[in-house]
Amino acid sequence: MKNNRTFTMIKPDAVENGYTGAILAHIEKAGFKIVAMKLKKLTTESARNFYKIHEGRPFFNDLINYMTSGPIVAAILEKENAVSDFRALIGNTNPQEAKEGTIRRIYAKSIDANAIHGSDSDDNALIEGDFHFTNEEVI
Ligand code: IDP
Ligand code: MG
Repeated sequence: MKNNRTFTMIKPDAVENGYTGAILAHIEKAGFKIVAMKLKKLTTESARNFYKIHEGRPFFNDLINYMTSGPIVAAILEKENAVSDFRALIGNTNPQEAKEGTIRRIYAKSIDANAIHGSDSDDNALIEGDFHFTNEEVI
């Protein structure tokens, strides 16, 4: 996954609130092509592994509880400058600080339940995509 692919998860709050379709439409309208996608429920073990980098931070246990509280939609997205363009599309981690029109501003209410994940680098996009998808599941 060079700089034309990124990894995303629509998080449990957004799936639970029925925003999956609207968020996918928002993503596609912004020019991203879906090249892999699945609905899944993370186990505690896989959520802890996925977010290992945050282990030890004060919000870690809450993050794991939240990310395992219901299904998520995992996807790999393709577009030029995918990682940075997608981070701009989703907005600041804290939806109250996210710009107007960003996915977090529209669909998230709080910093802990903030509707969507986006990889923060090309390297992590590759690692995170591989974490959730086999080669066969990626177009
Ligand atoms: P990001 O999702 O914008 O890249 P990160 O700093 O990588 O933000 O944090 C990962 C996730 O952990 C966030 O999306 C959010 O769900 C949660 N999180 C981050 N900071 C806080 C916090 O201060 N309180 C509660 N949850 C947080
Ligand atoms: Mg991050």
